[in-house]
Amino acid sequence: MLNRRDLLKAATIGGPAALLPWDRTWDRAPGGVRASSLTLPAAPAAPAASGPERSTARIAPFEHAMPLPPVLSPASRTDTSDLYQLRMAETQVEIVKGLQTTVRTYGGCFPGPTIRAVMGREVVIHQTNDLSVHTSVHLHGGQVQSQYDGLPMDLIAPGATREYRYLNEQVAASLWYHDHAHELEAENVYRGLAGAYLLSDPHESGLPLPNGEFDIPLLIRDARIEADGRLIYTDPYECPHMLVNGKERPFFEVAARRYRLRVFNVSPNRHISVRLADGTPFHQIASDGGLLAGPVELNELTLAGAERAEIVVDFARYPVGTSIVLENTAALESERSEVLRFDITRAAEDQSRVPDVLATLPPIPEATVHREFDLTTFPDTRINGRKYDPNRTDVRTTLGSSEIWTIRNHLTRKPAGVFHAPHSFHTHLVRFRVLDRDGVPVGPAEAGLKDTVTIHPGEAVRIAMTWGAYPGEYVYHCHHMVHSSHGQMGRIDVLPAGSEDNSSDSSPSSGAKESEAKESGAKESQAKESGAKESGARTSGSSASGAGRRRRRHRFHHHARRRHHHRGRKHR
Ligand SMILES: [Cu+2]
Repeated sequence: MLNRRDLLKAATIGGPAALLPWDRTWDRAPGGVRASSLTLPAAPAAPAASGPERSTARIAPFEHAMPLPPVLSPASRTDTSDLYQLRMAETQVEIVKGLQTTVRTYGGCFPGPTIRAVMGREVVIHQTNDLSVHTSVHLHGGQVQSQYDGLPMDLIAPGATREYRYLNEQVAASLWYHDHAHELEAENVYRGLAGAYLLSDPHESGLPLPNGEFDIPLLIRDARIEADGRLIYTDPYECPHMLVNGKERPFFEVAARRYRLRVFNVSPNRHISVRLADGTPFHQIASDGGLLAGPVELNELTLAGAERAEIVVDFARYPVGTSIVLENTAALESERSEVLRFDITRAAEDQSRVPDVLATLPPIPEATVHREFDLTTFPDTRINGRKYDPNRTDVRTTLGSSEIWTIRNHLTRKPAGVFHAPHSFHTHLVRFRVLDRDGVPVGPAEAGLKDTVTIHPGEAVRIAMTWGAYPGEYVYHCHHMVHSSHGQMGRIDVLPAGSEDNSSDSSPSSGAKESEAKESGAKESQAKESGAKESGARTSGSSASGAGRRRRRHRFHHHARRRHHHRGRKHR
């Protein structure tokens, strides 16, 4: 495990070589739009981060009451779905007391409004982009059909609207929606494009956990605010402001009873490790993808960027009239450690409790396919040596395929004087299970449904998943968003069930090193090393059924059409 100093380093990109990605991202890119082979329209220049004359806004904790992001109301409802309208636009907000800061928002809110969804009931969101940059909206942790997944190239051009449909065919979980535009996601999220999406289901709603006003999302992230109020997009070790629900180090008045706190790390590139300052333990009840099998007692919670955990804290331990600070033990030495202060202001009745059994986790599937992913940082952030290319399929699989992925962080483990950092690995579409770290099985807090996992320097982490529930194009990537913006991402195509055959079309592709499991009796299959575009292969392969083939053709032609539109800058 990493000690505190490692986490401090983890929180930064530090080291001269590692500065390169940031440097290229913010310094030479007007409006954050970088030159790329995909040539997006340039946007108006953002205020440049200028070096020496920068002056950070003062950091004075506990001047703001912590707001709760408003829960978005549907514009209309049907028997089976709720329709929401959201407009992405810049607005000014007060993050640091007395300063106005321009941010990018969903619906004028920083962070975005909370969307509450129920399993089995569809959520439809019409997202209108009134920003000057391209956007794409991804529901993180959502099992979403490909065309609504918010892929990097499924962009919403400035002025355009796009519809997203979420079927919510998955168990209760604290999901979040955030920007995923090709090469722009890190800056778009940093500037505010993130919000909570809280999915419930009848089982979870029936548990005696704290609910209603005692069920609170905490969206935690870092930022750098200048003395004049400007939000500067820069390296996390230059981001001393720590925001909860959009305010710098707020206070929150609570009753002396249990609360369910949904902790989101929405920092684009920073680990956090939070604890109550007096070390009081709390119970973790859920991870990224939903409830744990049972509660896990902790006194410190570490989250990589994009990870979530739900905890139950019992403030009845504290006398009314006292306060307790939530602190970040992974704060840099130059930073304040306080994140949030809970003020216990009143007594309250409390019928809630934390049951010993929270959920029955699905069995971990027997894998028939193994793949390996090497995450590298130098000379740039890559997966298996490759930069993300939306036109290259890196992994091809089929619906229902159960797989084990071994993910390695190629940085050397703690060599003196050499920078090292963790990566955080995220897959779209599925929730996976973390099996082990360097062969050691993970503990109960990490053994539930996950969609993001930290890979420490030098470490190999194995995860297991079954590909479902929809065929189509998806991505997997490092969720240090600066890394993904720099191409530490791969494309996975999930083919319809019944597409398995021995033709080259469905053989493993080049991005992942794959081998068929010995126990399956299948022959060892070597990854193709050709970097050939697979666009031809997509439509020419044989499949077990004509219907499957037709569906696949249709889908890939659909994608090709969309790409054409992106390039023509006409996509809506
Ligand atoms: Cu990374």
